[in-house]
Amino acid sequence: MISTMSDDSMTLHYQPLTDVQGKVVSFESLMRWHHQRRGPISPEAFIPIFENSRLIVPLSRWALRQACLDAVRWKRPLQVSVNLSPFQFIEDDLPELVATVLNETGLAPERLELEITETALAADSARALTALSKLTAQGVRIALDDAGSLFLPVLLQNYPFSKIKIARDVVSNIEASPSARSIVHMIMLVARSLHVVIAAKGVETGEQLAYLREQGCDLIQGYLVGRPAPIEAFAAVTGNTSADFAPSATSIPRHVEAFMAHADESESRAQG
Ligand code: G
Ligand code: MN
Repeated sequence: MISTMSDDSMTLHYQPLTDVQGKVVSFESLMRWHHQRRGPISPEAFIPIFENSRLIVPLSRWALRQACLDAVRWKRPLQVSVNLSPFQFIEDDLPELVATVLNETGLAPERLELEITETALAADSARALTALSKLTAQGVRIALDDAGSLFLPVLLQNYPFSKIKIARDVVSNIEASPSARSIVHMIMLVARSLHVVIAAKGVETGEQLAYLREQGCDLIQGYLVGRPAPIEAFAAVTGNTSADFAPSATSIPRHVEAFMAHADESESRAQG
């Protein structure tokens, strides 16, 4: 079946991170799969499918290149964050890939932040450390996504993170659970003593924002300050007009596209 961009496609949406005054300082790029029959599928549903088929690596390469191409067009030099897959640490030469993409797109390394989860460090922590050190030496920033585990002090001591992002399930329990508030408090103490920027994910209420601000959290991300949307929705923030955004020029690798077109067999898993 022939598919067109509008009825079966992968695109990047962007979600803002603001300071506690509400000023946007960066955008996280998030993949969106618009399936030709099933409509939009969220990353939570489709990432495992791509991981199982190992197509997550070429797909993530596409996302990195597209996000850098997008960001280089923004009139204001805001930071852009890209999520890395744990598989890229195993199968890709990340420092080389990132150097190539920065070189091809012309994005300043300081504007690129790569988000990784603890899982990415687990498989081969020595290899991950080498990769992260080389990336940091290139000027790229590294953020720890979904922080909330008790290993945080050890992780911050051993890896070159410049930012940590508090997990959404911790933030969403701030009002209801004293232990969630303790976790936030603990993360603040650890991160501040090591001069790491702290961002909170999934902030949805004014109460959560008030607590995070009182605790000294630097950055806020979540529906309260902005939902993920195509970058055109943020033209006033990036300083662009809709005409001067980058066209979605980079194409998805052929074999990834072919997989997407025949992914109905994975339907039950996608909905799970
Ligand atoms: O954990 P990760 O950053 O990959 O999560 C990104 C997903 O979380 C996106 O699909 C996005 O739509 C969703 N998301 C972003 N902000 C919020 C929020 O404030 N609340 C909830 N429930 N989901 C959010
Ligand atoms: Mn992320």
